[in-house]
Amino acid sequence: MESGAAERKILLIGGGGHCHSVADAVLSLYTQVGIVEGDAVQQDQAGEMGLPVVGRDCDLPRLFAEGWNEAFITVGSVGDTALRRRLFKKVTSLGYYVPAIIDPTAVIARDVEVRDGTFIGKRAVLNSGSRVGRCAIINTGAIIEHDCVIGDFVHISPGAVLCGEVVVGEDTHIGAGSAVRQQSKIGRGVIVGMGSVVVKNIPDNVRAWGSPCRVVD
Ligand code: JB2
Repeated sequence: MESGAAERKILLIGGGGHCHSVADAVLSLYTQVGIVEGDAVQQDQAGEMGLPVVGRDCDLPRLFAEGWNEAFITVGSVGDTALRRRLFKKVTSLGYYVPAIIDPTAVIARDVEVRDGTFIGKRAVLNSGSRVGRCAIINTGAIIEHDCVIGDFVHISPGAVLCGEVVVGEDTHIGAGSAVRQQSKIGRGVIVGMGSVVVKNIPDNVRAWGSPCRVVD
């Protein structure tokens, strides 16, 4: 952080692997960062990257009153988005501002729309006309080509490639290194296994995998 930069502080909700993935981008944008763990976590522990654990979910009202007014959901999701949804709803209902966090190395066309709570990771690319909903994860090195529409709570894993005009329904997970043909429509609540090659539309609430990608259950 440059000297003289404005004080800006944020809580990271969940202190595991996804938090570690997000932390470097957050530290380039914020001067003070604290981790909040689940109420069931028993002991204080060193947080990711040496960041302090400042409380549990039950402390969120007090932390807000103490001036922590921004929060970001740093529990990840691999298929099941229920916890991210619950925590996003909790912090927004308490009044926290939940920003989009965009790693400085990401490449984003000027007309791309990224909604609150979404993370764009290192060297991810989002090209013209694409839109990303709330609390999504566009992970390291993913490529979202032109005019894609990515729903709320979607996770596009590292290195996945969505060609132009792909639509991805909310809560869907696209596995690492997958490729999706242009103009494909992938439903909501879908899990696409890593390394898949999607050449046809995929309906809601199924798991699909392979090259070519087929519904498995
Ligand atoms: O209710 C909760 C809660 N439940 C678990 N509230 C809060 N505030 N935190 C909660 N947690 C915390 O989330 C756990 O105590 C732990 O610190 C963290 C989960 O860490 P874990 O590494 O198991 O999962 P993750 O979601 O952060 O990362 C996984 O998914 C990512 C997408 C990993 O597999 C990563 O490698 C992956 N990139």
